Amino acid sequence: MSQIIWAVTLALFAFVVPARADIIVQELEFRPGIGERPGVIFGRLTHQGAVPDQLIAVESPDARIELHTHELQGNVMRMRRVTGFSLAPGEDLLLTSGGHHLMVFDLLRKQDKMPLRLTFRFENAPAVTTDIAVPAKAEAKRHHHH
Ligand SMILES: [Cu+2]
Repeated sequence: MSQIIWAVTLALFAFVVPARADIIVQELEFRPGIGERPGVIFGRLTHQGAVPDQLIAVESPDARIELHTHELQGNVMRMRRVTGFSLAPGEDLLLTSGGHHLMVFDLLRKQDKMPLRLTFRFENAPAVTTDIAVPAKAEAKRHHHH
């Protein structure tokens, strides 16, 4: 009898695990910084899994990415680096101006024409890799240096 229960438990576990993989990264928008200033990335992460998760890092071969949030210090809104953003099942995490966002440092200028490759790493869900376009406006600004 206990073997049957164990088999059923394993079957349920096998069914539940793939459901944890459902984090969709969408609506990404990269705004490069002016001159040597860091750029910023906004977007939306939709968590369709059943268990709470956390975005713990965003990596790129082309830049150093930090997770930032805004918080009120006295009367002043300031940016602060954080180690993760919580992802609740069935909810969207918004990366937005004045809220949570990604900060882009040390962008490799050699690769102006290339999209920026990002890998989102989560506590539970598998990593998501996606490319984000470098806007044409950034190209235009850089042409002033010629
Ligand atoms: Cu920031």
